[in-house]
Amino acid sequence: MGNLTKPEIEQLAEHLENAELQCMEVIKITDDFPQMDYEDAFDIQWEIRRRKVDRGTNIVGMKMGLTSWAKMKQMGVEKPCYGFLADYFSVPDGGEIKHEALIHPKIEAELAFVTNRTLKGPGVNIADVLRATDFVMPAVEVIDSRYKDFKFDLKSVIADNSSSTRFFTGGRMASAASLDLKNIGVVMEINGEVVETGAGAAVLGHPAASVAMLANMLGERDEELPAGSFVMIGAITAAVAVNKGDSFIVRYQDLGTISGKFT
Ligand code: OOG
Ligand code: MG
Repeated sequence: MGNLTKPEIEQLAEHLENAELQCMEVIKITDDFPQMDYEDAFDIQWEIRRRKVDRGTNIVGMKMGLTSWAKMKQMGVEKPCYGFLADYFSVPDGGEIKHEALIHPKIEAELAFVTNRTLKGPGVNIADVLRATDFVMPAVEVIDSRYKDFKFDLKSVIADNSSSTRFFTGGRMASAASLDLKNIGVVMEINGEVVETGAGAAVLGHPAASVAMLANMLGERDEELPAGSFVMIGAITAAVAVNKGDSFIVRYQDLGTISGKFT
């Protein structure tokens, strides 16, 4: 329904986007706008997206968040959310990120689906997603909530583009049919030590269910997932905070590795 006015949506979008661009933490916005509802939260996210597109930024993909129990438990939030990926978020395999350019980054082991058909909800299911999948590949997301101490509620995090900030792609691509997507194992190492392990089914029971949920959530706004979309399914394990100087490598069963460094 929406309880905020258009000027309030615009003001909050500017506030949160400035926090991102200026690497400044803020308090969760529901503290000052307790009447904010889910539609308002998504309106703010879409207004941030519009601001970036207006400035010439390309949107290169979408991400789901809070799709595994590990993440929901870690963040105290019990429903998934989505966000958009902008062109400057993308980092290649083996790349470096300047730690001081971010507030308090954490890394997440994810998988990405690249589609070759339109998916539009409602009613999109796992089979629809598998039929529309060109290939699957590894991804590592870097999240950086703009909220102080990574403390938020679901509405505040949705408005903040679901903490999106950077993502690595790499490893090897494979067809969905060639992979055992539920059993696919991931091992995350930081500075040579194993810090998290998980399997694909941690994400909503099946990685493709996350892409289906995204199409269905977008459908609620009469938006669709166009052919050629790059979609990250959400962290398979809990997110891990990284410090300046840390190197990571995530090993994916049958899909190679992704590595990177925070300098
Ligand atoms: C919200 C974003 C979560 C994921 O993969 O679960 C997310 C957050 O935890 O800050 O990207
Ligand atoms: Mg994520």
